[in-house]
Amino acid sequence: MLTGSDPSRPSAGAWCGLGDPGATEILHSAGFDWVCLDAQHGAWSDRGIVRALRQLPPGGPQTAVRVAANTPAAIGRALDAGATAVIVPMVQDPRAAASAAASCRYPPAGDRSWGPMPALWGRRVPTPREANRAVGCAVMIETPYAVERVDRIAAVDGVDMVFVGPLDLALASGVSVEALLADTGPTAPLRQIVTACTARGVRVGAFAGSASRSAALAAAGFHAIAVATDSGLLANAAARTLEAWRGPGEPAARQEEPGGPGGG
Ligand code: 3PY
Ligand code: MG
Repeated sequence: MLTGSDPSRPSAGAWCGLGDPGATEILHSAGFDWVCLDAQHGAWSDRGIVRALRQLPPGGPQTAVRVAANTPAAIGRALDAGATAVIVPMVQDPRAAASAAASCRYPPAGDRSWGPMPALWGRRVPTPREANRAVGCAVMIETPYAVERVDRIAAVDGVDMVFVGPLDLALASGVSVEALLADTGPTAPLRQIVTACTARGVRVGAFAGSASRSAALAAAGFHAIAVATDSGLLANAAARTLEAWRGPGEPAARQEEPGGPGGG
């Protein structure tokens, strides 16, 4: 899941938190390998997700939804609306990972309930077997507790990807995001995660939100990286355009990277 056209480099995703179907459509056609609608921290309503997924042309980049919580309802609604993959936050142990995987698949593979929506806008609905084969389930590792269990989480049947949330992982570890990304030692959390997943043949992805963080994650061996956010792209483009118009020297607000929590 969340693959790219060039297997020699990580796939590049756009992380959409504005809750705006138009902005998502622009990024969907901009050349990213996949887009993710962030329904945990982004400004998406259920209706907004349906609108966004409905208006995206089929056959383009893969569309994932980061659901608000690891519940059958949240996961089922995202898939019913037409997402091809879900990213499930704060998965702490193998049991939670198994629950997420089961919520993604119809019986007998899982316990997803039938009610897909694309037929409402004239699209063909896959059979349960086709849907089970096509869906991608990524579970997020965002705490040291989950890192300790990553080997068993990656071994869960139906987990297609382990996806790291560096902002939460840094917060829960008591370090800065930059320190987390710069740690390349033998016991570094990111190394442990990549090693465990690679040994199991499970793909590993992460949120970055900027080119420099993406480079650190690529060097650590991640396969899929959310390299930019819709709000960050807009803010940066606005700052660059104003700088070009007014000339250098006039400070422009620049949102280079999604901030981790401040100190204190
Ligand atoms: C994290 O880095 O914790 C995330 O969930 C990215 O949004
Ligand atoms: Mg997080």
